[in-house]
Amino acid sequence: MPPSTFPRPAGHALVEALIAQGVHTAFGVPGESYLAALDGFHQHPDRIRFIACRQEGGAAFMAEAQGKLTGRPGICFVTRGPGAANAAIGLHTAFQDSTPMILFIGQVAGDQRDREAFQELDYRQMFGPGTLGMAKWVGEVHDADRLPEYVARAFHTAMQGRPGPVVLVLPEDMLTRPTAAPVLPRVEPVLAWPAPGALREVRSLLLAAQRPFVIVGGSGWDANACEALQRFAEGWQLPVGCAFRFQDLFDNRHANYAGDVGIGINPKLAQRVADADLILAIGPRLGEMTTGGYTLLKAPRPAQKLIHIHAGPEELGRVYAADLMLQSAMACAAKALETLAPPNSLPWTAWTDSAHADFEANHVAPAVAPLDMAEVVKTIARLAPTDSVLTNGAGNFSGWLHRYYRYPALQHGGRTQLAPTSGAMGYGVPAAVAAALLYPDRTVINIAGDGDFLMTGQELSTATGYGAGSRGRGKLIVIVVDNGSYGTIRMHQERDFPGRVSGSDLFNPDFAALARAYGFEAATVAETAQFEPAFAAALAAARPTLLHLKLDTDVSTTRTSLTAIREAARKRSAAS
Ligand SMILES: Cc1ncc(C[n+]2csc(CCOP(=O)(O)OP(=O)(O)O)c2C)c(N)n1
Ligand SMILES: [Mg+2]
Repeated sequence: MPPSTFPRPAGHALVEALIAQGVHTAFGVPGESYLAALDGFHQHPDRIRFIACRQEGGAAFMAEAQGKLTGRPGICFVTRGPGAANAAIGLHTAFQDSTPMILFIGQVAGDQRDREAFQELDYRQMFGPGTLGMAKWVGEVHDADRLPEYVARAFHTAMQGRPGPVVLVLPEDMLTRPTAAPVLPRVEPVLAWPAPGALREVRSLLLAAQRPFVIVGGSGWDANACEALQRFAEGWQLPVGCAFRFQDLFDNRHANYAGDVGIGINPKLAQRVADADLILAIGPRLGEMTTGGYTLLKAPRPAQKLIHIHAGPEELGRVYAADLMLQSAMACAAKALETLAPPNSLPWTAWTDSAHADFEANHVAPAVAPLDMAEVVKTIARLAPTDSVLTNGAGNFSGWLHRYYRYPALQHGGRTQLAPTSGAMGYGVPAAVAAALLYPDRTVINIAGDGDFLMTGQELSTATGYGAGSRGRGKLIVIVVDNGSYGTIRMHQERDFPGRVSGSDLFNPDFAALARAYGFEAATVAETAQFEPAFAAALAAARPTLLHLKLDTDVSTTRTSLTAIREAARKRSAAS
């Protein structure tokens, strides 16, 4: 697009700027506060589309998923206070997950500011910024001529260092003002390479280790970096675990793969992390979920030696006093690590082999009747195309996916796991819709809990409205695991207050009928044997499909039941 110099409303200049950044899809819920920007979308129907969602939480989750999938900021537009308040969950997820994202918020006109005008809010107060905030930066554009500068900064800030969300506030009178401001070129993030001296220290620490263990995670990875990481792991014969909900950074079928270091961790893997004498953490934040509540790696000084590589300097030394800290973008760190020459023989090859053997053994579990969720996920893994995108929100149902699905390493098609490290319920449906819209030829499968699903399930209508899962070779499949319960909370209740069920029952609609009302195909599955034909039909269907799985409430996690949890809790209290 040639740089514009003729005056046009700033709202149009904003959409031109997004097109110049390579944005072809924006998500949002419209508002009267940004009509001039909406009109900008109308100017370029062949270059950019505005996906109108049913609730801002869904729109913000879709933008977050777009950021995860593409590595460039996902774009969301919402209106003033009510829209911004609804969108907060997506912003928080982008912050915790280190996902590049830009939330544009319509704002009251400049001459009404600070009067608590209709729906007015102070977004700088509301969203941070800070290291515990919801945004890396909150900017408010008052001068239409400076809009391109703000947009460029928003893209840089969202992608550089530790990626994350940015908020740009757009006063309504600014958006209608004419400006001849030029369109700035596409922003490429500036990426930090690890210092050569620090790399030599990595090598020395590796050479001194007997039982090293790699934990890979965080954002900023691309296919080349994942390949380089694999070559590094192969050269040094290192066991590799993936941090919580970053399971697609290392090929789960690779002989060096040890499993996911997250919620419901394989106990043998937890023991291995504890037994390691060197942890090489490449990219993860080392948050509560990856460190087993700061116990696998004891905060602030772990028992193991620790090398922590992260893109954001504010993350290094935040919790852990690591032996070595390197600031580097993941795209650079992996390529630098693979240049480290391994010695001729390594003392830990048996340790690495047994790490993978433990991972394989963790795939075997006793059968559960009448519906075996392990078999359900294994069937998905067997039948779904390898580049399928799997999405989920929060709840115990996700445990089967984490344990039994085998993610390939991130490839040129992008990420295959879209799951909130923020633990936000409701993420999976919008993330799946966004993925299906962005990649019409890739199959997208959402696994949702019954609680999780209905937080954002109305976005099924966004899917059918915009043709997600029906415009290419890819399918869109939503699998609702209906146990009639906020099961995770029930599990905690049975553990801490056995038999005292409070506020955790769910009263559900007929999910298959609901899905049909949205234009989905649908089927109900109550027994293991019914799943494979239903899933195969979904993979062959012309329209998106919802599968309603009926799971006994007592089936609590991949490892235990509510009955067993309750009995153990009663025994504990009787003994004390
Ligand atoms: C937005 C949001 N609200 C509340 C919670 C707390 N929470 C975590 S899991 C869970 C229950 C999830 O229920 P469901 O989706 O049915 O999954 P299940 O645990 O039954 O498999 C709740 C309420 C959360 N993580 N996110
Ligand atoms: Mg449930």
